[in-house]
Amino acid sequence: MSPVKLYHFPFSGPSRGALMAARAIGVPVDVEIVDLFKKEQMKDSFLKINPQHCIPTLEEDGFVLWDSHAIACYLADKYGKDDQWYPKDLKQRALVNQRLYFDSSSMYVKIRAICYPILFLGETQIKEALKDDLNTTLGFMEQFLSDSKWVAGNSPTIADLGGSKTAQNYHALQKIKRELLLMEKQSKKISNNKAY
Ligand SMILES: N[C@@H](CCC(=O)N[C@@H](CS)C(=O)NCC(=O)O)C(=O)O
Repeated sequence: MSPVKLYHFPFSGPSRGALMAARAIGVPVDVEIVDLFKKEQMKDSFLKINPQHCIPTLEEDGFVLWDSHAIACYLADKYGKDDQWYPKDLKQRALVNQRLYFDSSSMYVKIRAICYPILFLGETQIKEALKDDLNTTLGFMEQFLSDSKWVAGNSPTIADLGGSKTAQNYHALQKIKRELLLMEKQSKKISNNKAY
């Protein structure tokens, strides 16, 4: 299998999520770093590939795809040895999709609202309202995890790899809400899974 190219920046949760999905599914990846701190995503060469200038971006034989969730779905559909990571059963798949959209439209948005001003705008404090907003969303996540072992059922799927909500961010989130015991348990499960 020839490798796919992933434009990646390790500080980015979505980008790490796409890379984890590729590794879990077993797709060889050529990683090309796009350094957001140096604004490399705004170079003409990258804008030609992705005018929306975001990472992760996947390139495979001239086919270009961005958004970590879309990338994970594509890789799982195309390269998954079975349907464990992205179930074919309609209801199971719908639940995975719902969790992916939750990650994209809610979790990522709340985390970005906190991280972006600190990383790029010189902010040094986290506003209480932003913490409260994130805690509300984390509460939904706790509810999902109290009903099932993994984010979308009783076995791991690409919904567990979403860059905004996995073990990767647990230690940062812990500083915001220490009593997230379910998140802690989940982060251990994810770290112990052989795919990582
Ligand atoms: N929903 C997208 C978010 C992608 C995104 O916003 N990436 C950020 C880094 S976390 C980025 O590339 N920012 C640089 C820019 O937009 O110029 C995904 O899941 O891939």
